[in-house]
Amino acid sequence: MKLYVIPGTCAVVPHTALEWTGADYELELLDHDSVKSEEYLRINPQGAVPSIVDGETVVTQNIATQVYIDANYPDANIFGTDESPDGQAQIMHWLAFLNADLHKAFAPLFGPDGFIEDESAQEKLKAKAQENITHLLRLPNEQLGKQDYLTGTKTTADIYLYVTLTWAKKFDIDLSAYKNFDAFIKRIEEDEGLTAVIEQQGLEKIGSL
Ligand SMILES: N[C@@H](CCC(=O)N[C@@H](CS)C(=O)NCC(=O)O)C(=O)O
Repeated sequence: MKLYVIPGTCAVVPHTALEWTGADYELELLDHDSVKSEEYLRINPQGAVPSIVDGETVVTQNIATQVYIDANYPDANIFGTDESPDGQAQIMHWLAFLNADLHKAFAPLFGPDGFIEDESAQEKLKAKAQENITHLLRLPNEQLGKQDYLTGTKTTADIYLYVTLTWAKKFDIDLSAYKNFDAFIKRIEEDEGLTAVIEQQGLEKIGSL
């Protein structure tokens, strides 16, 4: 199995999941140019990471890559161990929130010119995006006030939340009102799989917000 990533992106999530499986896999590090190359567009026509190529199988979209890893390595429990309907709904709830709502909310910060050309309008857009992200992050902060991990036990949803917190730090989003994230960051950065990924992708642990 080969995983394509750009360091520091949402591809940290399936990458950590693969580390948790203990399986052999190949890693290809891309950058913002090579992700748009003709060669890579044949794998992922959206020019985005993550992608998995496994023999004839090509899997794109972050959640789909996680589902593929989970289906191949069920013993790694990347979605946790609660197989009850409620347990499965909870993990999917958080992954959907993280991928479809929170991740998306960062798009105007990463590429404001993709939304609007006028530079002063871009500043307003970025301010609005920061407000939106702050509002969304109240939900995981509340959840982490009740338990150490989003669903109770450590899953890929926690890694996804961690990635978005590294982005929030990068964009200087003021999250000082949220008291549960610093302890969460310390806890998750102790994970061996995530630590290996941080090293392989040439990243640094953030320690706190
Ligand atoms: N909906 C897609 C979104 C993937 C996505 O936004 N990937 C970003 C990184 S987080 C990307 O590859 N952007 C291209 C770039 O940074 O040049 C998914 O869930 O996989």
